[in-house]
Amino acid sequence: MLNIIICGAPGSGKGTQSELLVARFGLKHLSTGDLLREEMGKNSPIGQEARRHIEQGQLVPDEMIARLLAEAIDKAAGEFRGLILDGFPRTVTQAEMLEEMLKARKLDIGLMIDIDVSEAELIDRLLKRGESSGRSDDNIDTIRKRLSVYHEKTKPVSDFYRKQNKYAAIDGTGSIDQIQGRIVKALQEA
Ligand code: B4P
Repeated sequence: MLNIIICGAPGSGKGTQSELLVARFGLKHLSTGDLLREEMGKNSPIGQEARRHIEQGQLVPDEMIARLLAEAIDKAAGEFRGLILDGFPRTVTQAEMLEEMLKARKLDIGLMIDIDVSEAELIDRLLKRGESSGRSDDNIDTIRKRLSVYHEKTKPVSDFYRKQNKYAAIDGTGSIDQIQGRIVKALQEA
């Protein structure tokens, strides 16, 4: 079973590339950003707490997002040939929690794909998305905060998987198809 993590700064194309991988390999796509937006849409207690963090460009608490993800994995049990975890783990603590979560379910990670895009291009993409997405976190102040949180808390997660030889850095600039080609090549070589 192919289980992969797709990681990168906000706007790096995680969601875009995950959808293409789902179509190609029949994987189950679990985006923690989507799970949180679903809760916010329902205005559930989790959604209300998530909104407070997301609108400040901050990450939601590790325990909260880990619980939400575990529930989503269990809900999908039996219906997937593999998982794409999009946007999780975003901290080293989450990476440690994921190890335990997967071990308990007799699953493991095959590869972490880390999509690399320059800061100027990330800001440009997110501002463009903000024109139509209606996402309250796609404005310049929140984008800058999200990028700084990414460098401080998420970038170190790469080392966690690099040490396990489960890491591939992908150039995330170019056309969506070109980037997909690079990801597929990395998966074939893993
Ligand atoms: P996410 O939903 O993961 O937000 P994101 O990082 O902005 O999305 P993504 O990076 O997938 O966007 P995409 O590249 O597809 O998370 C939202 C928030 O939820 C986080 O900030 C955090 O607060 C919270 N959260 C989520 N997970 C968490 C966790 N594990 N722990 C704690 N908190 C968590 O798309 C970007 C844009 O670029 C699109 O408009 C797309 O069309 C465009 N694009 C894509 N590829 C392109 C290309 N090659 N060229 C040009 N444009 C491209």
